[in-house]
Amino acid sequence: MDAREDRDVQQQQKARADEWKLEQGFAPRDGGIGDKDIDTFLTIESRFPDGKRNGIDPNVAFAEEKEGWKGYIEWEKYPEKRAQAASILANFKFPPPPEFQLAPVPDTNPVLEGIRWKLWHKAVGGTLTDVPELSWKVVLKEKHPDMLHLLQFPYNGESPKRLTTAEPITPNPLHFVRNHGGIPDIDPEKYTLELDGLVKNPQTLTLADLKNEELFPRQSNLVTIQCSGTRRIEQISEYAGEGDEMINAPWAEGAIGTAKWTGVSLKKVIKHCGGLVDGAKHLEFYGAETYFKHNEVQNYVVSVPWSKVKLNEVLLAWEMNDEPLPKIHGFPLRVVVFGYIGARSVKWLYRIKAIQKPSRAPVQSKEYLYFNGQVGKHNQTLTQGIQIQEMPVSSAIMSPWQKDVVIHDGKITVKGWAYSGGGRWPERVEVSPDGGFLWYPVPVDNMSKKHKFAWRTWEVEIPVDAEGWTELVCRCWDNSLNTQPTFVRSAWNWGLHVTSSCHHVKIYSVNTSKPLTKMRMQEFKDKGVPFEPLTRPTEFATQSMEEYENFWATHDPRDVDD
Ligand SMILES: Nc1nc2c(c(=O)[nH]1)N[C@H]1C(S)=C(S)[C@@H](COP(=O)(O)O)O[C@H]1N2
Ligand SMILES: [Mo]
Repeated sequence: MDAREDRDVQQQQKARADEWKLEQGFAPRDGGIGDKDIDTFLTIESRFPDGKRNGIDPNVAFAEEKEGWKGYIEWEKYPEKRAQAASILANFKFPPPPEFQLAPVPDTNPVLEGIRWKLWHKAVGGTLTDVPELSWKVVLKEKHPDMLHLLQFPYNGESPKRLTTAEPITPNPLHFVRNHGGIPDIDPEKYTLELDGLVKNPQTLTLADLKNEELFPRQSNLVTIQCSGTRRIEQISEYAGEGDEMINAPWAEGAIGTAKWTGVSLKKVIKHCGGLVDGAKHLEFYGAETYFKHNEVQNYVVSVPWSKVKLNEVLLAWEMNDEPLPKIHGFPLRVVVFGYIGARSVKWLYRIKAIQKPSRAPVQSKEYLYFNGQVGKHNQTLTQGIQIQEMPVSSAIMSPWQKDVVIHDGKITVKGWAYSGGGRWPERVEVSPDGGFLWYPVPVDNMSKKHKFAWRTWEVEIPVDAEGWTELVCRCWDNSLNTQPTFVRSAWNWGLHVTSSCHHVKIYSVNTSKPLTKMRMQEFKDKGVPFEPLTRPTEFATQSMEEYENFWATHDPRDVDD
């Protein structure tokens, strides 16, 4: 066989039905196991018919930690209990996280189910057994019926675009949710907060203590919480990145929300404990749910520096927009860290420990790291990543949408949000009608009120000269004159965090300020023919044959002889 024939044979062997789509990048490349293909998983019942696992009775070993704390197991204080759970998990082969980066994102709602996490809870058992079902019930009860459920369990959801910026303060049912585990159900009467570690006088406080205004002054702040995954879908559409144990959900522009939070400043609570022992520099927050990583069970733990707490910028909150904190947002008590990445605002808070160094817990030290663009699966070390704390300036266009056909008379109304972390605020928002060459500022009167720690929603009418495809782009300048990188590629990173680049929205512009366009649109109307879909050939001509002949009669022909 000569080389040519050999190649033909090889090509035939690897030909597959979707070869063309594969070459064009439209088909999944080894999309891997889907969320629903779990035939490799051995059911818990068949493996452990007596309900016990490795001789361990989960209803005893993993019972509710405290009466009235459904779904809470204390792992951090009991390494032996953690070892028991790890030994049980080692018996099972769990399905991998679903592939949705190199394969199409499913068009279902919930988009992803989270079978792996559901099974982890079932495998450990005890008080965790029914947490996935109970958590979903909380979602259906507390969230708006139109939420986009990106991940059913652990629940991750964002509001639809038309509702995200409808009001400058996000109504509670529309505030996005990012969970790493189930939703614990804690009886407020039985609730206590433990303060220990390097505080001078360790204390255990009840909710009544915290609400006692003789002990602690009450504080309310309007604060935007932004997940570092906001607008992640733009990074995913460029290049695939980290597929962590906890799915990096395919967020659009809605993983951000603004609420009036009420509670007490953590600084005052630390003062109540006599302050910190010398050398204490960080406060570690413990969330009550169970967090799984690499077959290990833990609680959700992160930390913030004492210097941040000292500014009264860390709130322990029990109210959200003048309503009791919803269960899904951390009832009965959560942390709200102003201007930081959402991950530090711990929900279902049960313990605060003063420590010397930033927390070594995985969420703090192994996740939410921001890498250089050339660092990836093969060469990433944890210490190369910047631990994300203050969020950078960012913004998004919420209307029109990507690939919308916009019929206008030379001006288009654009709406969106803008936010900057670290106590900086949006000072100016600019919108470009032509991919980022001309920039029109949003009039200050068209931006919502300025706050130190909250976003601003905005609306602007800008001139658009384009016919056909163009790109609307927005960017924000904060009060320190920081602005945004131009393209997703400029700040793409392996962890797919912090998509702070300018937001580009492709629209098809039909500009009726141009006489010919206006006439043509009238024709569509008169004939009752819909303009969309754009790609469908039009049944009536743009020019009559008479007009065509008239043109050639008065102009040079197509080809000249001399
Ligand atoms: N206990 C606990 N706290 C948590 C989380 C979590 O999974 N568990 N997720 C964090 C992350 S990553 C974000 S972005 C915010 C989201 O807050 P929200 O769900 O109230 O919008 O909560 C943070 N606090
Ligand atoms: Mo987050």
